[in-house]
Amino acid sequence: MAILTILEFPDPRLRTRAVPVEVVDDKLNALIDDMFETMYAAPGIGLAASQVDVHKRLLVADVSADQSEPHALINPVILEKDGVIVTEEGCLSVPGYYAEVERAEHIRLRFVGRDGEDVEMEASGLLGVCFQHEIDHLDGKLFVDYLSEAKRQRIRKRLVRDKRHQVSAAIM
Ligand code: GNR
Ligand code: NI
Repeated sequence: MAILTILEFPDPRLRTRAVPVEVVDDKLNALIDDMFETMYAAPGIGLAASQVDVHKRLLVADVSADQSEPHALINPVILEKDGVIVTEEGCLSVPGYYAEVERAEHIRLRFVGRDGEDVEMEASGLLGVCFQHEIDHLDGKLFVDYLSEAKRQRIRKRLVRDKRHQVSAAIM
């Protein structure tokens, strides 16, 4: 098991469109375990493979308070969306920033599970929002893309400035 490094906005690698997973094997399952460990340690409620620089269509999520509801979704596809929900979203790749984003309130989706099985499921509320946020990552999209250009640029500039300070602190 290992904690993986999470890419941060505006890293261009976060804009990569992930490709479908072709085989679900032990190596993929080891990556899924590392993604859960990384997500729980962060802590976060979801993590897309894109965020750890693996550009495959794979995500993990757990919105429970006690790490009791882990979900691993391979090649997820949203089949249906219903209703509107506005949530204050954050992102491990945009640390320290939160903003309201409009998403579908209910979704039905299809994916492959970690044993290679086909699954169909419905998700509502925070879990559904999380899945939509993670699937956006797989398409190279971030929650800041739903904000105005001005807000996104302000966040980008501050994160780049913070990163410079982190680098100079590290070499002192
Ligand atoms: O930890 C996270 N919290 C969160 C809150 C509201 C909507 C979406 C999320 S996902 C985020 C973790 C993350 O960045 N996943 O990509
Ligand atoms: Ni995110």
